[in-house]
Amino acid sequence: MTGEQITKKRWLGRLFGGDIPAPPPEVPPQPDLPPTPVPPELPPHVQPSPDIPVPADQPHSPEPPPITPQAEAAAKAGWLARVRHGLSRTSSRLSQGITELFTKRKLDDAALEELEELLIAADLGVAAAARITQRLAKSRFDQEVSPDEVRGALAEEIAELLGPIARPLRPDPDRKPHVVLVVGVNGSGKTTTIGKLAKYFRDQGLSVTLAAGDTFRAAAVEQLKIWGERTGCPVIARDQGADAAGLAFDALREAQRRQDDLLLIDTAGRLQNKADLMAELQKIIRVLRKHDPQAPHDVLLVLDATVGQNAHSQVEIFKEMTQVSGLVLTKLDGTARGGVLVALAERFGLPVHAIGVGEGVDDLRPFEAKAFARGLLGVE
Ligand SMILES: Nc1nc2c(ncn2[C@@H]2O[C@H](COP(=O)(O)OP(=O)(O)O)[C@@H](O)[C@H]2O)c(=O)[nH]1
Ligand SMILES: [Mg+2]
Repeated sequence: MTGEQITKKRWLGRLFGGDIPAPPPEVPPQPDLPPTPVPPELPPHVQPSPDIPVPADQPHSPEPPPITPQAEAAAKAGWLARVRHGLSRTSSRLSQGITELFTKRKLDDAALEELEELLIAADLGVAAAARITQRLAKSRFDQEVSPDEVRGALAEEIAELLGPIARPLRPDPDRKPHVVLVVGVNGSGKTTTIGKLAKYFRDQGLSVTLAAGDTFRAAAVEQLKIWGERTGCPVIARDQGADAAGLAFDALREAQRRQDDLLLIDTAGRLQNKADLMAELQKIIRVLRKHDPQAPHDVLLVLDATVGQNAHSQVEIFKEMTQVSGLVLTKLDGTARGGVLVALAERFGLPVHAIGVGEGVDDLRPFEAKAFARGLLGVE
């Protein structure tokens, strides 16, 4: 075996538990990663979905990071650069794998198979990995390809696959307010995402009200109030333990009275008790509809990308509870598993509105397929 082959085998061995002792991973293991119980390609009826293990309440920092001059400066750095930086853990892993696979190599069956495995290991999912490699084979089969060419071609294929689901959140100007219910498990980034969205839409001149519907924890209410102050948006809140549906009702009435453009409603995410959570979310929706039969106009599911494949089960569960209309993927900066977004797109076809690539107020922007795909592959 050549040195190069050994390196490759070791790398694949590390991913697939092969027989060559693996060197320590470059990325330190995430302490709070939940188990990955279900591969995404199982049909829904095989999913052990309802009671999948989910992280217990993750530590929360009630203080959102301040909007510092550095944050303002970083905002100017351009979205593409930020996405690339945020996705660097994912892209360095993928990119390294591609370099090892395609140095002086033809795109033959064996190479395609290894590439497919690499994409699966990067959480792109079996279906998307197969589709992408097949398309690549169509244009370049049996040709000698360089790692850069493969990265570029993959970025194009992925951008094409993601194009139809890249749909920014667009508040309907005829609705006063356009109501967005934000759901997801604890710690996924709901409250932070609401703060970032509030800033984004305020900057566009929209009037935005926030509703602190996670009444379960006092810290959650405080956290949203701080985001409200920082972004200049009123926050409708009640004491800890108050009825979330009652609060949502008040918030909608208040936002209607003010003729606001947008109402963002935070919710609790205690998936440990799925029945209670479902009842609570459904009650919120029922009560909102008393005021506005079409509300909520969007149900945004916030997913933490660091949970990798577990995100699939979360989509299943929340789709069962509410009519999820779109996704936001957060913490893409803290994981090497950014490929999960591609797998989710392939499997559910739900619009992805935005991605979170940091804790700062400007670390959330409309999702753009091409920028994301290039960031994922580390292509300039
Ligand atoms: N690195 C990073 N951290 C994030 C991102 N979004 C949220 N967080 C952090 O994740 C933690 C949980 O977020 P939070 O909004 O409280 O989650 P919630 O329980 O769903 O409301 C907080 O410490 C956030 O600052 C992101 O895009 N990147
Ligand atoms: Mg929260």
